[in-house]
Amino acid sequence: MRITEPETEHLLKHGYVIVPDFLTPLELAAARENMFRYYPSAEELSATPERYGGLLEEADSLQNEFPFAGDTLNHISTHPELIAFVEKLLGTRDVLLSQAAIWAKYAGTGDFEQGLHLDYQGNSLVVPRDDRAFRQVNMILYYSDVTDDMGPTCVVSKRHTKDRPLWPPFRTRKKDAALYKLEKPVLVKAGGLLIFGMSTFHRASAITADFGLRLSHHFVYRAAQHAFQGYHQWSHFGEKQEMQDFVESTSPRQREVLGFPKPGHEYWNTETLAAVQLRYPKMDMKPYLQAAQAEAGS
Ligand SMILES: O=C(O)CCC(=O)C(=O)O
Repeated sequence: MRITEPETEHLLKHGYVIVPDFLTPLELAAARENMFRYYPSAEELSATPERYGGLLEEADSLQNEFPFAGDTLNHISTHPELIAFVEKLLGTRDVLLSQAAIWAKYAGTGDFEQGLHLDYQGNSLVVPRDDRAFRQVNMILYYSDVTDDMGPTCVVSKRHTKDRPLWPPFRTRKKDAALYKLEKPVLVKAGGLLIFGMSTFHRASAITADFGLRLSHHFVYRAAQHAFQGYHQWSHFGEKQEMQDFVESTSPRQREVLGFPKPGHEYWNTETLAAVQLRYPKMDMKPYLQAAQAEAGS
């Protein structure tokens, strides 16, 4: 596993962990290439800003959500190593990708500074509970080096906050200066991963560099079992070509974390097997057919 036992222990103790070099160099290069389908490089933007007027108007919120055009960002959103890690942490195989979004921040454009906060308000109808399958797993994967002047994410160890109430989820510097003194910047090379929880205070900080581009990929995973948590129902994006392409090309396990029925699921019968193949002509139905045949023979 790319996320080690000591790293998992750090996550459990502090509410966050930084995993350097989570991605292989090849994965990182492919992810950056895929990102550039969505965003110009810092050099392109500065050479021809007039081509990117709309982008500059919304510089604070240049986010795009899964499913993505191209293969790599979709594959990384459902990376087998991430799925295996979440399964182990939550103690269940039934895990879902809750949300995945990419984000570009250009130095010298928007205001990226956030206040310390918890992410749960838009991901749960209740408040976080960080044990077993109640836990949700937040992650930020960085596709560019995050130095002090490139807007590092700041995190506060849960050792300092465990006695604080979970509500309200936003804490201003004015009202809670002491909390800000406890934060640490996440300085990491491209390819590194930050994992944290819904009860971990964190924030984005300002980019103070004059020039540069910060590229990141943000995910949340959760257990399927608790419907009071969640962000997306992926079938909502079923009409998008990006979803069609991803479903056709990915593995059964990666489909499963979107809620797709697994091989052997009672949904599959002669009719659904044939009709789903019609909907997704390029999809390899063998695992579903074989599991259905094995079920019928048993
Ligand atoms: O971009 C970052 O470093 C953190 C963003 C964040 O915490 C948020 O948008 O909730």
